[in-house]
Amino acid sequence: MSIRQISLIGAPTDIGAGARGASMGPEALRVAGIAATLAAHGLEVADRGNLAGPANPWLPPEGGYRHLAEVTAWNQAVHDAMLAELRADRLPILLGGDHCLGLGSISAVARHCRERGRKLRVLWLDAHADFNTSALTPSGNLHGMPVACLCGHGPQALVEMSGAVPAIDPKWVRQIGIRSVDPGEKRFVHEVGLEVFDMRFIDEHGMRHAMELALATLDANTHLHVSFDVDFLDPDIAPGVGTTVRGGPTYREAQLCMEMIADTGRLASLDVMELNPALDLRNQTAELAVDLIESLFGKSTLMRA
Ligand code: B3U
Ligand code: MN
Ligand code: MN
Repeated sequence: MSIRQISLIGAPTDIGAGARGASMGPEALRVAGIAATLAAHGLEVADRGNLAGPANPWLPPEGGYRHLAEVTAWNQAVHDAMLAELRADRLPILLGGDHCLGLGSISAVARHCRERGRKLRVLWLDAHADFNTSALTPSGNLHGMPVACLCGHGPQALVEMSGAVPAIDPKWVRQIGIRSVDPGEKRFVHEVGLEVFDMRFIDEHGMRHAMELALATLDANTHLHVSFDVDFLDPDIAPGVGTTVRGGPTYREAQLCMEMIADTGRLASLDVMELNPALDLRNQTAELAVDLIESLFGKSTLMRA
């Protein structure tokens, strides 16, 4: 049975990003009606408000990382807040905020799964693999590194946040929609054997087949975490993100992706990341994100009602 108690956690920061503005993401999602939309589906929704953390000093990278101390502080706050909701048997939705916070969020999920003896599957919906390290990154921006950190490759404070190193096994991850990977990052993704359903795969085999494979082998003991970077979507429909990459999933493909996740009944935690209202048009990207989240929580057409 799916979890019906939802907690919204805002993390208003762009501390790991290359563009300012994702700090306004949580409020844009609220303005787009995320709480009321989920409540209309019979879910109990509690908005926990926003977490607090250090300001963005907007400095150049040091030792291969930009704002590492601030990124660590924000991620610790995210970790603690997510873990409290998970332990209360609620389904936390992290309202980002840039995607460096996926590290804190999934570290909490990994810790919780260890405590409960559950299997973890992470679906990473993104244009990017977010698998850089300080040696590979072209930017030093930590929003390009959370998956590598979770798999044990990164600065100690981040790598250790879940209480075990690595926090997750690369085999637990499925990436969908990938179409922008840096050269060194690409080699590293292959080296660790990340399972990636990139846009080439989706073009050739369709979203349906990609999702069938990505969702295979889930069982009744699986905690399914979805980390939704809004730049996963094609920029024609979702311009409100800091790093747009052409050629992403269409509205229909994204809907099918969300519906197939909903059909599993295993969704137990969610991140909604990288929404950048400073780059959006009349909040359309936030409204689209809420529309897709509605599908993720089981809005379905009459045919399947
Ligand atoms: N791979 C590049 C760009 C990037 C990654 N994630 C986002 N952008 N959002 C980097 O800087 O690591
Ligand atoms: Mn990302
Ligand atoms: Mn991305």
